[in-house]
Amino acid sequence: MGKKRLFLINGPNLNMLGKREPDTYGHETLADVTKVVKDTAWEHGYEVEAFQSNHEGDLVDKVQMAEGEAAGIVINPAAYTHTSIALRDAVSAINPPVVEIHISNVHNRDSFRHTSMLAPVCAGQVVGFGIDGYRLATLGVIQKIEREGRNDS
Ligand code: CA2
Repeated sequence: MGKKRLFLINGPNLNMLGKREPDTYGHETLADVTKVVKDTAWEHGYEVEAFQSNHEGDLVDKVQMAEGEAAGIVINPAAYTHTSIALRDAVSAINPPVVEIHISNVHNRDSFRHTSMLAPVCAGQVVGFGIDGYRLATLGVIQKIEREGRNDS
């Protein structure tokens, strides 16, 4: 039997990680983020398919694909966190658990970042630990999968 799969989904502008705004988002790149998630997942017997898009509909398509293709999702929806009912509906419509992660502490930033459209339909949320948060989110989604017995992908 092959390894179980996780999706790592990153939203708009996260392709610029490490290249701009290091005071807010650090010096590490999206490739570093992907490595953190892959290494963490691998330790627990999971493989990872990483996806980044700047386009809301492409992110919705990827969330929908998780049904049947992934046991769980780690997602940083970036600015769509605060606006996207479409992404929330996609998360709500699938069975695999979804963990939301934010690099920065959104709660000590602009008030419009304090609300997440997705959080109420996610299994959990990690904020404010820099890219180490992706390790925590990966461990969290794996725990949800294994506790709930959703490991058929
Ligand atoms: O803290 C996070 O992870 C965020 O999801 C990042 C989003 C922001 O809109 C959310 O409120 C919180 C922004 C991602 C933009 O990433 C950049 C990275 C480097 C340079 C510029 C933008």
